[in-house]
Amino acid sequence: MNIRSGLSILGLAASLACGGGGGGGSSSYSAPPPPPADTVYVGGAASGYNGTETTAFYPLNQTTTAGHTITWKWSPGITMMHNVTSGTPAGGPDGVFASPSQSSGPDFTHTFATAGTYHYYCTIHGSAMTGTITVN
Ligand SMILES: [Cu+2]
Repeated sequence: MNIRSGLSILGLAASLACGGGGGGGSSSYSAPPPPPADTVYVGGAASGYNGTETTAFYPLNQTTTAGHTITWKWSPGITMMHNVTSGTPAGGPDGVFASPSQSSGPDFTHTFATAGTYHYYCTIHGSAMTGTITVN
């Protein structure tokens, strides 16, 4: 009886693990490790800062504390230009911060003094490349 319960719990865990994969189809895929605190990766993002080109920020939402500085790091090996611009693709830049468009470093930083949710995007890739910073 105890063994049967254990097995069905294992089965449930396995099906949950498979359900979250995003349809990649590869059983060997594993999510990249999260970036360090207060860091967002630009461009190689979804594949884990390993030089594989993607139009994404990683993580899509980074959480920090008021007074902290967020550092955006351009993933090594990418060739597409990206920027980090506060605002939304629909509303346009809101003037809080904006990086240059570049395909590699230097890092871009912004210090968030006030709690809130800050939307940003890449003006080159628009709605395909957005992110948020949640400041607590
Ligand atoms: Cu971009």
